[in-house]
Amino acid sequence: MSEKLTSKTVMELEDKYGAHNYHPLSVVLAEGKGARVWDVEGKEYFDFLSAYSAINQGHCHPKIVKALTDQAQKLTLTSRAFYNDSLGVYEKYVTDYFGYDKILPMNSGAEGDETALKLCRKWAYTKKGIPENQAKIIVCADNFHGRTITIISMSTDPDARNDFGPYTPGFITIPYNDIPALEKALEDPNVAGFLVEPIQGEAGVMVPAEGYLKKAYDLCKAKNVLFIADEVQTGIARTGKLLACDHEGVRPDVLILGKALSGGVYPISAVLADDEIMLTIKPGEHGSTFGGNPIAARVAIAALEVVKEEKLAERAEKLGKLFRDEIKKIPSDMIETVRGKGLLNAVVIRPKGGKTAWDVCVKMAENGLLAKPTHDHIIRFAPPLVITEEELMHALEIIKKSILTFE
Ligand code: IF1
Repeated sequence: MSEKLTSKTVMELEDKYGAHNYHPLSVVLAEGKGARVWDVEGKEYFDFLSAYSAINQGHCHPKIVKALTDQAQKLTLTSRAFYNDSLGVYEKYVTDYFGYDKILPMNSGAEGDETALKLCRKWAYTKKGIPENQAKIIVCADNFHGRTITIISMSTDPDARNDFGPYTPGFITIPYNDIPALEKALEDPNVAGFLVEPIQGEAGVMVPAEGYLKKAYDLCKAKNVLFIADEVQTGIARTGKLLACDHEGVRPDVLILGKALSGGVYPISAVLADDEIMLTIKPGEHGSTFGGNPIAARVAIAALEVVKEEKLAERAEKLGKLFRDEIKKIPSDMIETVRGKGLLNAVVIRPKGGKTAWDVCVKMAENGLLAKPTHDHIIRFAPPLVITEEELMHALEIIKKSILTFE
């Protein structure tokens, strides 16, 4: 396997030997640095997907990679059957950082969400006094929380759900960004939690009305219901604040983090909560072989340090405004609207002459910028937060040039 692989051979290998659960753009990446990636033929691209916001700190951030390789040579995994000399250090660091009593470390975002759901149910029975097996959790239509059976049971997306039943019961679905619907759902005394994305990512970067999160939080408080925020995609500086909930001064009762918690070098997720909630789960009642392993602990500390040291939230806030302003200046009626917060943005594409968001993405890739369409007509633009203003302006030129080829 020493000969250099071409894009074509790699794509054929994936097609032949891999499950067909994705439909990637025809680009085979081999290297990354900061906001840029290179394919196996050496062509350079701006990465405007950032591995779905896992790469907020940029590709191969030297400090995070060093934390990974240093720890990998010392101790990689002990299981939680024993203590390791990194986990406690990380637990103190991360709880101070986000202001919670406790963390429960997991690996993927989906596991973080699953953990939060279990925690909410446990709290419902042992603290709130909901009768056995009656707890309900309110979720929003068009949510995306991952791929497990329980999580897809909460989904309203046919692709995510269909033919994967039977589904896990115990969820009430209400429309997103709908306070009266939440108020009504909260009338059920068996409701234990409200799980929400502060901005719905997969749904197409749906930003709720200003004040929605705060009102929702206050309504939950009044009914002794846990406000559970899935910040797997929106958290860690992506939207211009450390957490998207910070825009409204909301402190979730249960906070779920993933993706950029590792800077994209390792699968790391976390659930944060205070003692009253977190200590309802007792030894043996939940866990994971890899959760909280020494590499994850060291990598997450480094990834969070980078966010502060490089002022990534401030950068996202400033560059996000610039991005939206510049997109609005592009003279094309294919651009229906641009929306987002910080560097989590979406452009809604009005198809023209049979050309759709997919065609725009193919054209942008040709011109050296990678982004992916969602729901046919929406393109998500989420570059690494370390992108410089100069790089962003260059990227905007590519976006503009690509869209204008269809005029
Ligand atoms: C895929 C989207 C992004 C998430 C939120 C939990 C998870 C995710 C808010 C689960 C994961 C991913 C996974 C990826 C596509 C992707 C995605 F397009 F589907 F919506 F990011 F924009 N909560 N999001 O967004 O985290 O278990 O994957 O670590 O293809 O499933 P995970």
